Amino acid sequence: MSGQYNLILMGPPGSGKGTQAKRLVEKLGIPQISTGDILREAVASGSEIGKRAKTIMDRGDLVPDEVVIEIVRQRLERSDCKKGFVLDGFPRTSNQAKSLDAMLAQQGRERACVLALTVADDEVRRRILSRGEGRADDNESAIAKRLEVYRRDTEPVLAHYASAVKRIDGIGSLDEITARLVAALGRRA
Ligand code: B4P
Repeated sequence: MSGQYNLILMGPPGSGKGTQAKRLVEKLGIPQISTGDILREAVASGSEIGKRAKTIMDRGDLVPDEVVIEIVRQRLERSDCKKGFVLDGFPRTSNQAKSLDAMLAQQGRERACVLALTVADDEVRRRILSRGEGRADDNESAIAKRLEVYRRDTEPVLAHYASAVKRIDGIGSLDEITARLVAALGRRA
C-alpha cells in the first residue's frame, strides 16, 4: 500500500469498529472519523443536528444521508487527514458510499480500502448488551432494528466496493483482531 491510508472500517453494529479504529489510530498515526461519536456529541450539545438525530438514533434507524455526508465532507477537509483516515461507521448506505468516492476523487485521493469485520448476530447482541455505557440505542428492540438496517442498507455497500473489501474475522482478543487488520494492510503489527 502506498503513502495514504484511506480506510473504511465496516461491520455490523457492535462488531468492534469503534474499538479497533482507536487502535489503528495508534498504529498508523491517522485520525479516526466516527460518525456515531460525532452524532452523539451533537446530541449531547443540544445542537439542531443533534435534536434531529436523537430520536432516529435511539430507535436504531439511520440519520439522513445529507446530514452525515456533510459532517464527513467537513471533517475530511481538515489538515490532519492529509496522510489518511479511518472512517468508522461511514459509509452506511450506497448513497453515502457514492458521495465519499466523489469527495476522495475531488481531493485527488486514492480510492478507499474497506476492512470489514465479520461477527455473528448473537455475539454482537451479547457485546452491545454487556457494554454498560448506558447508550439509548443499546436495548433489544433498537439492536434488532440496527441489525435489520445493517442487512438492508449497509451490506450493499460491501458489494459497491467489491474488490477493495478485505474481510476480517472479528472474533478473538482485541490484539488478535488488530493484528489481522494491520496484516491486511500489508504491515506488521
Ligand atoms: P455507531 O456509533 O457506529 O455504533 P455501533 O455500530 O453500534 O458500534 P461499533 O461497531 O463501533 O462497536 P464498538 O467498538 O463500540 O452508530 C450508532 C448510531 O449512529 C447508528 O445506529 C445510527 O443511528 C447513527 N449513525 C452513525 N453513523 C451513521 C451514518 N453513516 N449514517 C447514518 N446514521 C449513522 O463495540 C461494541 C462492544 O463490543 C463494546 O462494548 C466493546 O468493548 C466490545 N468489543 C469490541 N471488540 C470486542 C472483542 N474482540 N471481543 C469482545 N468484545 C468486544
